[in-house]
Amino acid sequence: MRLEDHPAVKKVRAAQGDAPAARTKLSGTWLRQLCLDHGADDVGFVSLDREEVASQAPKILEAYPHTKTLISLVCKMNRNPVRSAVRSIANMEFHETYDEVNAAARAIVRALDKEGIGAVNAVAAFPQEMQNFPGVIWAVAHKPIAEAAGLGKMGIHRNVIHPKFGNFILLGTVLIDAHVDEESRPLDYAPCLECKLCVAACPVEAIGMDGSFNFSACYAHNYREFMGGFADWVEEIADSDSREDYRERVPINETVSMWQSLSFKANYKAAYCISVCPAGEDVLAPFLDDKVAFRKQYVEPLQHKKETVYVLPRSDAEDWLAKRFPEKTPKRVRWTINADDPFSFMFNMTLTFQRGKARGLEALYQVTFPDLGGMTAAIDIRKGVLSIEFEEAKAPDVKITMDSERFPKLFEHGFDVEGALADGTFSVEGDVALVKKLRNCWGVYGSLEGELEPA
Ligand code: B12
Ligand code: SF4
Repeated sequence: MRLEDHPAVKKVRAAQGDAPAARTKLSGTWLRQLCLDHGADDVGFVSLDREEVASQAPKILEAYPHTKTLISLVCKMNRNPVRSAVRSIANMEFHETYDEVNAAARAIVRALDKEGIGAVNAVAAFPQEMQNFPGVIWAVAHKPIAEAAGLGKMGIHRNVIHPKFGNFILLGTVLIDAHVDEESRPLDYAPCLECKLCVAACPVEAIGMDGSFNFSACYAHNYREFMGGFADWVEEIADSDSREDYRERVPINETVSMWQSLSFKANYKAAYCISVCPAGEDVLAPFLDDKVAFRKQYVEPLQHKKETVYVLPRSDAEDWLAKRFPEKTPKRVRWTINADDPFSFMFNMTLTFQRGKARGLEALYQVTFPDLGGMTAAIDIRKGVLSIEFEEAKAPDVKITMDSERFPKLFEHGFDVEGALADGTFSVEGDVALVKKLRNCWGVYGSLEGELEPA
């Protein structure tokens, strides 16, 4: 049969005349109403050629090559469940709202499709591009798009705070193949009040007073039953000699908690930063009326909650817990994001840097890898901030020369600096004490067996 004679082809050809005319520019007013009618609580529009989203453009085009505009959308969470100290209640609110963002985005995609406009939901729920793990596993980073779309700004806790709904929102992005006659612009103020309640509530001090974020602290605790925490649990099983040994390592309540996460939906262990945030016009009044009462009602129950908190050994979180939250029980867990090359290892270093441990250290290190043709990296630590560049350091305080394969060992529990200098594992030009101080800014790698040497 000739293609043109196929019944399906004939139907499509006949219908082509009735198709809606392709629109070059959509009306922003019409598009906003369409999004609100399909479940979004607020929306904004950002052209793909805008500076704020330029770094994401290649990934966005990989997801949908026809993208011209990004629709940023938010759905509100119910505040009181998110604030509950009973975290299964808060978790349900997170999961249900993720589903709502995706349902709204899907419905928008379908409605636009009917109008002849190509659209893709870039997915609000947990990222799944696991072939890239531990690299970037998400297709689109919603926060910078929401900021560009004027839907809020990241607060000290790095979540986007909507001017009206506060941080009780989850975000989504729909990619469309059309231009819109209206561009949303960023807010000209930050809704964050800098009250630091998020800092006070976080059990693992992931949020710094200055807005810095300790990725490894949040990831080790809050995400114990996701990704890396799950991998660590499986490795515990593999390492166990017997049922008794396994039970020693993993109490029964942790085993069944893992099962509940696997069979229903993964259980966030905290998210307290979101629970306590008073910012946003709809949220603010009780905080303004009585700050002490607000703290008592929403912050203290989370601070006093008796619970297991997962920490990396010798991390800032471990110190913080002992000092601030004696009612909580720390449990040491391993860092499970493996790194097989110096680039990935150094990226890991940025995620696991312990700013508290680095207090008082101001030094520039140059690391040279002879096995990589003399490639160098400059590691700078200043005012609790780490920066790593793959370039020669200008006037370094210390020069370290070491094979790239051995470099991660320098940060492992039990590495003997003097012994390694004597046997030529590495060489140091400058003050060896500074090398020891460098190691102390991490202290999370390697086996957890036995006593850790003092920092
Ligand atoms: C990666 C990620 C995380 C990471 C890092 C958090 C962070 N601050 O970015 C972890 C796993 C720790 C995390 C935790 C949480 N997340 Co989250 N997360 C994401 C994700 C997938 C991408 C975030 C992103 O854009 N990062 C890049 C830049 C823009 O953010 P950044 O803050 O400058 O970058 C930090 C980290 O991302 C990290 N980083 C940067 N690049 C890379 C690359 C790699 C490979 C890795 C591993 C890390 C990393 O280093 C930076 C500094 O620490 C988005 C979903 C999405 N697809 O966008 C949700 C998202 C940001 N998360 C969200 C939520 C709700 C949470 C939690 C509250 C979860 C919970 N219920 O407990 C906590 C809050 C922690 C916090 N205070 O930030 C919401 C935030 C909603 C809002 N109002 O803003 C989002 C937008 C999901 C959604 N669809 O709504 N999350
Ligand atoms: S809790 Fe306070 S400091 Fe933290 S993000 Fe909200 S307003 Fe900002």
